[in-house]
Amino acid sequence: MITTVQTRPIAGQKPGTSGLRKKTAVFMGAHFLENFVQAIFDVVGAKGKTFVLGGDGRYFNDRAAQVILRMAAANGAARVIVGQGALLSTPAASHLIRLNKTDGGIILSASHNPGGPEGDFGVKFNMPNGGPAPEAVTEAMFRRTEEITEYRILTAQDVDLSRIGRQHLGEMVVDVVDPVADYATLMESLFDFAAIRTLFADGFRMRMDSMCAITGPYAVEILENRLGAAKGTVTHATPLPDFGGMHPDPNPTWAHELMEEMMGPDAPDFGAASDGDGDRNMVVYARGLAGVARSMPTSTAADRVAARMGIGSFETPTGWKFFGNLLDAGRATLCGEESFGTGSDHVREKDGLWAILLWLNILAARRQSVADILHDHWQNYGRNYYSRHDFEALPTAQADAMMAALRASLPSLPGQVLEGMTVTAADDFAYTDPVDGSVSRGQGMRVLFEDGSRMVFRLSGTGTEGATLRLYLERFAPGPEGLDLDPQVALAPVIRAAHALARINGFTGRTTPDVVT
Ligand code: VG1
Ligand code: CO
Repeated sequence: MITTVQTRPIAGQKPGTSGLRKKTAVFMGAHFLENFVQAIFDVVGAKGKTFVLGGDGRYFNDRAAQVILRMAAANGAARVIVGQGALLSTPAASHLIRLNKTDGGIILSASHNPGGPEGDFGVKFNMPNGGPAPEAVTEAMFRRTEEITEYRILTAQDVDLSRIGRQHLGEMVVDVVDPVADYATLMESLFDFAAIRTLFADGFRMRMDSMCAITGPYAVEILENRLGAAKGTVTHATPLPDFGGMHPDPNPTWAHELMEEMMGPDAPDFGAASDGDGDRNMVVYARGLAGVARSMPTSTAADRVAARMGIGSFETPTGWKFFGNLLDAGRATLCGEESFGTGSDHVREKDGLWAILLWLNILAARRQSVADILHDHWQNYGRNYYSRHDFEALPTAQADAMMAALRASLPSLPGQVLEGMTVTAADDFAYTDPVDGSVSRGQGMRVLFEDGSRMVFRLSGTGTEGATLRLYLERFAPGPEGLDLDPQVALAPVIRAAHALARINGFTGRTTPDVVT
């Protein structure tokens, strides 16, 4: 039986950098999840369509999936492909959307945000190309949440998502699939598994810390079972509803257990970690690279390589949705963000395990250490010292006032000398998509210096508590001198200039960041 439930708009259902993210308790509140899901179906249409569904296994993932299935059935969807246990990493969901030529997918994840009843939850919609919905679509969903008056849901028992195979929910087909198998096969088609197997057989040791989030099952199957890495290579390999209290953001602060092991006496040859939903984290491309793209705050090192290789390079706003058109149009092959997210045109999401396999493949082909490869790069191109400083949970009003004051000062900056460095340009970054011409404004303020140094100020679009200031810092050392400094030391003048310019302490009372990556 299909029930039409009367509801009313609920404030705050505005998707950010990567879907709609809120405290778990907010998502579990009366009608909240249902309103947003109905808004998705109202915008993209559900009748006769096929969708993919899965999430990163966090608290409420399983129950939210059952609600979405009942709503998909009530809205007339023909078929939903669900990962067993309602699990799917974000890149695996992107792949299933493309592989099965579906009409899109719903991914349940708040990625790096902690999980649990006191943590965060998130829902995002990916398009038929496998990539995150562009701003025009998420805006339409948001507008729909502001006018919604009813949603449709089937009255039915839970679907058994522990059992692989076909079931029915009302008229709708539910196909429960192995969340790992198709993705692992895709990776086998992209990388030289034989070479990587030989690398491990020759004694190469690695550590993969899945941080109790979604990549555990994927990493065990691919690294240990298919590539022959030692059993136990993958730690914290079982996804837990609260991520075992871990904070699955792959940076030195949160992946500290891995960092300690890598700096310790018995360090393995290679260490890796992934984030909550597995999207961060060579085939030296036989067919070559069409181009590369990076988000604006990301280090400009890749631009230097692209220029020398004579391939295109693109600078987009933060968030993977901005890479989709470039990938679809064949103008970019590799994309990356400073938040440890990289990927290629094999799916339409960033992909943590792909990035790890890419590195393993490079190491197997070059038979050099990561450190040697980095030093080679610095010798050839100079070194882009880079760091991000996060100031978390700032009162929103203080953060907004600081950003407004900074915005007002931008026109007066060119020509000024800060810490001995001359400002050449300062702007509030706006992006015109080179494929469809759409314009996105207000994507972060950047101040560029004559010597190639940069600072970028942005407020996070994934946080759920107050505002998070992300301060991105970059300084270029052309080499061959000064290539081996500690990044925070090398960046000290840029850091001082940023604090003075934005008056961070004056507006927020903060002098030191909460997280340094
Ligand atoms: C952060 C990162 C951004 C990333 C986004 C989603 O956004 O900075 O690079 O694309 O998270 O990643 P923000 O707006 O908080 O700076 V994930 O792995 O959470 O889907
Ligand atoms: Co993620």
